[in-house]
Amino acid sequence: MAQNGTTENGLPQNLIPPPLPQPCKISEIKHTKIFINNEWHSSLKGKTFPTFNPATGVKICEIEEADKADVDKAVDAAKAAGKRGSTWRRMDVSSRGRLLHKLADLLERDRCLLATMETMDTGKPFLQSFFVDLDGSIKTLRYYAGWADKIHGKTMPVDDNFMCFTKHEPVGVCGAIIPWNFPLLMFMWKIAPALCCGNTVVIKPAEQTPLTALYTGALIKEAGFPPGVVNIVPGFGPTAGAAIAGHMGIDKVAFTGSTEVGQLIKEAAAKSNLKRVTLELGGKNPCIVFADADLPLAVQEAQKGAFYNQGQCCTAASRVFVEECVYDEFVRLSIASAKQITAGDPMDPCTSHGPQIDQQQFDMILELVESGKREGARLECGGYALQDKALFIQPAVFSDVIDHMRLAKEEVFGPVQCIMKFKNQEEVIERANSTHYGLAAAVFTRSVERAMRVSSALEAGTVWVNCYNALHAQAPFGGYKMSGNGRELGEYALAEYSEVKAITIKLNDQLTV
Ligand code: NAD
Ligand code: NW8
Repeated sequence: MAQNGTTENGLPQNLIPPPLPQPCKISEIKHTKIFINNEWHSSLKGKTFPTFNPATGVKICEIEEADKADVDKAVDAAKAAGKRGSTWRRMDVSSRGRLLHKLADLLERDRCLLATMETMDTGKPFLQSFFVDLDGSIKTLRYYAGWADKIHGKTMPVDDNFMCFTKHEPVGVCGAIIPWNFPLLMFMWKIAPALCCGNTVVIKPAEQTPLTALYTGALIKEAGFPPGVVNIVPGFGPTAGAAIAGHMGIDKVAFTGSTEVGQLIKEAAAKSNLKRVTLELGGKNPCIVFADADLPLAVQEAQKGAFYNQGQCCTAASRVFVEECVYDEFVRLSIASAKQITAGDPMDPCTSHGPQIDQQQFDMILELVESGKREGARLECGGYALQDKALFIQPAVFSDVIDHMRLAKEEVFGPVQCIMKFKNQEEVIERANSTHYGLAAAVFTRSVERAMRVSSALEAGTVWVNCYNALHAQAPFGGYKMSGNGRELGEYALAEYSEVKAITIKLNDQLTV
């Protein structure tokens, strides 16, 4: 202590940064089975599948594999848990909120373990798991916990002889199918609004990343949710996933993943029982940088947008449009900054860039990088594999990307930034919108006028101004056009998990009362 109240480096004591969280030691994965009725079940067919650590290629453990028959069992449990007169349906609505808060408390208690497990299974840097995925998961739970006792209908004045009002009721059994890029966060985006509206859930984690979902099963039981309210069926898409999408006993399905599979889900829903469908699909998200922007800020945010989570985000900033007169400077700064990124062991708190999720994604990304070179874009840096065996790719910056190239049209889902040049506002809006996708977009400018005009003109469910990936539990998130149907998060998501019932009561003639 140098002086009273200050430390060696002169900082007041209350400004000493807290020590960084450290990954836990996980010696054994305890929860590897199918979670139905708050109990752990083996696969009915007796099958298992492995899950790997993408940073090392080492197998973590075997998971019981759910198939159609296991999904049937889970749906039966979910149906029974949500039927008229059940504990869950009779529970007072504030208690539903209390259970969601309790689950959030347990995530806080086990935050380090969950963040470590998420990093083992996805390869994302530990500090990102800890501060982004866990923070978002906890906030999502608490946000919807608060809604549980605030979901109400309306009274409609009709005429004197009727009383007419609405009630918001649960849809019933909600199926959910989620991807591997944010396994725990997507799990919460699905279950939190579903449960706060009183539904029951059958959820399938991605086959690459089942661990944190299954661990959460144990926490759901510990929190005190009645058996059958949440059921977790780890397995593959064409088997367990397809069984959910086409199930006659599931009333709604929420899917996050690729556009192709989204189309299959909607088709299966249509052909079975016309279950409600919400979809969060991909994007080819434009990030527009005007000459009047704070350029270093735009460079930094656009880069985070492109490379965050190893580029494996549906919101990835994969088309950066830069105004002509600052283009060269923007490219120069982006290259310098991208070269600073060093991929490494995701468990190391210093690492900001980890491996891709699996060999298939890794190969697809490198193939798209090759296509960019072939089609005449300029690979300024990165875009190559970092080690022989693992799945690390050095972040790539391409300049001189033209709209017709594959790089400018296809979702890469990897650390590849494509920089394009534009001349004026009208032109860039037109180009930004000329895609079937419409998930997110960003605008960098110091002009409020321009920010307002351009954000209105962009065909995307989310527009960020002078920031990127700024997601909040309060704000709706979802796609225009082929990026999806419906909204997650915010008050808007409640509508996706409720049926509205209109009740109309004929009143006796006033004279007879
Ligand atoms: P995917 O769409 O195949 O997988 C997402 C989920 O759907 C997984 O749980 C999977 O098991 C399940 N699924 C797969 N086939 C299914 C089927 N026929 N019926 C029901 N469920 C099925 O995504 P992927 O193969 O993991 O990745 C491929 C591409 O998808 C990526 O390159 C990327 O472009 C995109 N993707 C998007 C997101 C996103 O957040 N929007 C996330 C992951 C992947
Ligand atoms: C829900 C989500 C968040 C949150 C913060 C920071 C960076 C990236 C993401 C993110 C509640 C509160 C906070 C992110 C998450 C999911 C996708 C893309 C980006 N989410 N975040 Cl698909």
